[in-house]
Amino acid sequence: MSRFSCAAACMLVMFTCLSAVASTLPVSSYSMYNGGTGSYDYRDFTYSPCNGVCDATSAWLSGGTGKLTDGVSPPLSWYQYGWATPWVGWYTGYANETDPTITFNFASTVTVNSVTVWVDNSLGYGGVGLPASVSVDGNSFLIPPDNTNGAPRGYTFPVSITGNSVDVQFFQGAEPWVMVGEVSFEGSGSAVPEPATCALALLGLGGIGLFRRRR
Ligand SMILES: [Ca+2]
Repeated sequence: MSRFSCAAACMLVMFTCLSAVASTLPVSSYSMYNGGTGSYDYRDFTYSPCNGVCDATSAWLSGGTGKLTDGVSPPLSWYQYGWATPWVGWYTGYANETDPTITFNFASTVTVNSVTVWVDNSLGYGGVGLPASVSVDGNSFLIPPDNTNGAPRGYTFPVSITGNSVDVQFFQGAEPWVMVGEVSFEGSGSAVPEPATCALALLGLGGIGLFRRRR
């Protein structure tokens, strides 16, 4: 191995190992029961492929993505957008909308280290409040009620999950509506080596360097 190609290989391994540390994991699709409407539209109307159900209340959505993974965490509360809101809202008065579960799918096996959910509060205005808790693949995280700050906000939950899908369930709190604007996952994918593999590769490259120097 020439000096140049050895250095290039080292750089490549280092880069790959560093990029394996943590990154936002792309969601390939998610499935769930659609949200509903009230004063405005809280259904996942940007969900694609729509198959005719992205604007149908409580309809089963699968095989696509929409508002929940479009990278937009709505800075304003649900009532500040007019009819076409960037929020997905579920109401306990609609079928299949109590404590909604969303299954997020990844293109390959991933290791998830944290999940961030973006939710609205609005202090009970319009029946919208924070979820009481969020469950991530059975790991339950309580969200304390906040009766003073009505702004949307994100919560990041630490988890340790390896697989190609993750269930996130929102439990309505004191209010019948829960509004979710974005869900994101941090972790590493199986396409990049595990840290142990990186260490072995670096050791191997170090060995090559040592061998070359001794010759
Ligand atoms: Ca969004």
